[in-house]
Amino acid sequence: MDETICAIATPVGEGGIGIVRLSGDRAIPIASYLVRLRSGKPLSTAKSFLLHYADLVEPVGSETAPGPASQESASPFDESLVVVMRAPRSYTREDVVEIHCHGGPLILKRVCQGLLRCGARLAQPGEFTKRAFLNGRLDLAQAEAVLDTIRAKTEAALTVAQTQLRGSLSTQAHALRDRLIALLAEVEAGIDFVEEDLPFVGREALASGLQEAERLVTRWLATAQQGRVLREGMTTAIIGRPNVGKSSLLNALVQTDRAIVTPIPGTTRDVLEEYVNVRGIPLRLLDTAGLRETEDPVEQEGVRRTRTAIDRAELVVLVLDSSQPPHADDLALLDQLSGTRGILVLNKSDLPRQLHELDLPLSHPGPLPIVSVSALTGQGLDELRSAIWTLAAGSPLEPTDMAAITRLRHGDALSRVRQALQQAQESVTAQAPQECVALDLRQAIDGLEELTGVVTTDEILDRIFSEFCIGK
Ligand SMILES: Nc1nc2c(ncn2[C@@H]2O[C@H](COP(=O)(O)OP(=O)(O)OP(=O)(O)O)[C@@H](O)[C@H]2O)c(=O)[nH]1
Ligand SMILES: [Mg+2]
Repeated sequence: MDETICAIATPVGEGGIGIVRLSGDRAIPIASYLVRLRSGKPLSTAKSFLLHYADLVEPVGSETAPGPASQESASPFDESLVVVMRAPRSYTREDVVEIHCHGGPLILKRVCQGLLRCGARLAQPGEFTKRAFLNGRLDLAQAEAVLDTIRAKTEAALTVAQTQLRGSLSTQAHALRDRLIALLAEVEAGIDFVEEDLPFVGREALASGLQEAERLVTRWLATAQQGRVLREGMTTAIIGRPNVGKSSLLNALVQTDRAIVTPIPGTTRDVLEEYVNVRGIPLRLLDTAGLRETEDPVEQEGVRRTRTAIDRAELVVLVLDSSQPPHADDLALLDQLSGTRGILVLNKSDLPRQLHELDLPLSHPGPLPIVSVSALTGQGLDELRSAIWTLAAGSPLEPTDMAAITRLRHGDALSRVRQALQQAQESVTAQAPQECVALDLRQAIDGLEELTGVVTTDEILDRIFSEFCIGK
């Protein structure tokens, strides 16, 4: 935290402008070695939150003692707009300087190298946001939401991320924590007065308070599946025999001619990947090679890749050609579907029907959604999207006042909270000593504090921030 860090904050590649960001105690003096304000004034006097027109020059002087960019220093290598944000009113709550220059990779590199020469260090992934967290500007759930905001692939995912960034998850966790602390205070008061032989403070009130809290946590946990899918999307493999129309289905769903479609069985060899937005869920759709026994080594490799894709997929869409009677291979595939999250698609519904659901031995545990579609005409695609949506999100998206939990980490912490609350209720019912109830309550409170990062470990922090890009 003592060091001043810098990084290119804009994406790699060419852009109209590019931004280099600098944060830390020495951000302003370090930037002054490169930034020569057109006003002729030193950067240290520049007003915060205003864009200042400046030339960028190579730092002069020795490696160890560079001098501030002055009128005498070398000719500029770019012009720029520079903004100074003084602590604590900045993203990191430290002094921050952002240098906006032309967005060419060479120029950005030159600015960065100059800053490094003058004493800055290259930021690690997520280090700006990590500092924002460590300096108390964001809590952990909000820091995670920063990443989710950047990564969001659908409007729905963005909405969830933005709500979390505004602190909804944290507010909810804090509110619950406050309630539990109030309960704990009552229990502890009971412990203190036990010698005076006062009755246990409202055993029933306590039990109902705990139950209510548990119900809330359970409802909250129920948002996990939806939250996770919105954030991470879902890998979905389209599989089936050759020529049933898998590639046609992918094309229909992504609405482009992404995959090659021909009447020749065995067209697709490599696994093709495309993102598609299904009612707000980012679906990573995989088109695969048709599964069959084959002598062709290229197709064999394709089949092998299909099997890997099936293993990795979270949702499998099995396509059958409904204009043909069921094939032994179809039935074998259907068999394999058992135990996975799957949808059965009867394609080519525009042709006379030869395959009927009743002909299929549907041994799938739980109802296997069956959808009739025509990849050619588009008939049935909406039903297919609905089926995918229902399977992916778990339940229809209901307007809810709850902030969805989006990460495994949140789910883990909340599960522990729920467990502790259940334990506490059992203790109350069993008339266990109040110390036991207090202990359980404290555990539940710990779990909630983990969620927002009031208590955390370096390991957790490293894991969270290493997911970020450099410059954020
Ligand atoms: N009538 C009709 N033809 C379709 C439909 N879907 C696909 N086809 C045709 O079926 C043939 C095979 O389609 P593909 O999408 O290449 O099938 P595939 O399952 O990807 O085949 P492989 O890549 O060889 O495994 C093509 O001639 C398509 O035009 C449909 O809904 N109706
Ligand atoms: Mg294909």
